[in-house]
Amino acid sequence: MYNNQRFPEGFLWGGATAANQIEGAYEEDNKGLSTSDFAVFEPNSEGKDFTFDVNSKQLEEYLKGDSDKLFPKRWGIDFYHRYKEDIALFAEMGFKVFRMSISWPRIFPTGLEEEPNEKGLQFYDDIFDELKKYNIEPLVTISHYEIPITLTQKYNGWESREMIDLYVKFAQTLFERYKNKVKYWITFNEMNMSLTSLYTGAGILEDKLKVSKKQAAYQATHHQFVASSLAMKAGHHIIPDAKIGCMICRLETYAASSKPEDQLQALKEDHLNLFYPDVQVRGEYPSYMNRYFEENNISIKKEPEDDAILKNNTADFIAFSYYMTYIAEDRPDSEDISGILISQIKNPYLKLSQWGWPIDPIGFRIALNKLYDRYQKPLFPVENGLGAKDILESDGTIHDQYRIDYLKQHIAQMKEAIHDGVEIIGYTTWGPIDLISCSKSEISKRYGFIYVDADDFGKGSYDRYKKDSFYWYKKVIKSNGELL
Ligand code: BGP
Repeated sequence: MYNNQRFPEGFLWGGATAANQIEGAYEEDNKGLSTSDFAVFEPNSEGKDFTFDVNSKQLEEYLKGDSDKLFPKRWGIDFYHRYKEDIALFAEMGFKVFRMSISWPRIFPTGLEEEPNEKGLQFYDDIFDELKKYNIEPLVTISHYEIPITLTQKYNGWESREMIDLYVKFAQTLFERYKNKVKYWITFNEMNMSLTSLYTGAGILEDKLKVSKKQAAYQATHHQFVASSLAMKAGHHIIPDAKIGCMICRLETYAASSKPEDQLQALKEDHLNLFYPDVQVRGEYPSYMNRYFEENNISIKKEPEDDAILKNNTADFIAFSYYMTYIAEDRPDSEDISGILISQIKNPYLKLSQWGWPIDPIGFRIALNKLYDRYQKPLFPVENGLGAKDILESDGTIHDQYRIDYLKQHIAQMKEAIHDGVEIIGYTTWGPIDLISCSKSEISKRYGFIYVDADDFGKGSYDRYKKDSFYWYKKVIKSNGELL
């Protein structure tokens, strides 16, 4: 009988994080330095979309250690030492799943070692055991915006094909070690974001390139596709019931008008976003990219075995982040829109967040429907949320009704999508506890249900406080999405 008017039983409600944005302890227990350890916080950088880009001169200076810059991802929110308290709070909200990533240089400090760092492996064992106590399922991103900095220095990151074997060794080590503890995996966070920042997405120093930025981004992506497929192969072999997904930052795109040229532009931009799951779910490069590559002077170097690797090892589910929608318009510079973070054309029907991100809950329903129509595979929205400035009152409360409103509207649209027939595994809000922003390396862009008492300069008690949204999300989970 047709009955998709409710969230399915066993729906995985929870929250999502990344190692480099929460852990801190950047040099503890033999951890090597990571690309994210060099992401700088620039005070008063309002208006700049992305500050997480590093060039070779800056890196050299930062490595010498005498820079007066601030690197907040080095201290995060001290999750490394406070994870028990944090997981207990997630459990209190009733989390069924916790999305986290594993810091590559914690396991292989330079990426080049033969043997993994036992202390790093033990740390994640402890986290999984803690989650297990509360029956919270871990969802692990193998690579979330960081690689050992040594691999940037030696290979210029994913520009080099050498990265594939190193990544597969890392992934295999994780599958072997955690085969009895982790069932849900994502190979790479938001693979399409290398187009926005080569350093963030692929550990590449742009000024070292001898080719165009786009050429480098797509070649790096090809290496990541092959690495991802090989990891899926190993993961399914080592953990037969594993569910291993791919992930994009979904840029749901509307045409600026009904003008056919604008509609065509929206189609083209949609292709550039869907290219990633097209390869990872269908197992081959889509034909529309041939023309795009030709017109942009991009040529992908493949090895003879690559096509079969991609074909034979595809994703079990499609994970994606959803924050906002974009507008496509036919204009001379429009082909470059794929490489920016926020749509340059404003949508007059939408309000903006304090960081200028358009808020569009209906766009979420559209995204879910479009992805499901195209792939007929289970979906997992693994990031969604509102970055906002919060006020900690003197009595320790935080009244974040704006965050409740945002999430309420998005969850309501997800429920509509389920009614539309879309298959959804679960939903993890971004940053269930305040963390360091990816793009701005600041903590004042807060996403959490849990407030962390710290400022952008790393000062504060780091004590945790429950926001109003904490109690609200708890109710949502308890009612399986019925009480919003
Ligand atoms: C995604 C990333 C996350 C995250 C989030 C919010 O692109 O996967 O790591 O941080 O966006 O972005 P920001 O932190 O810049 O607000």
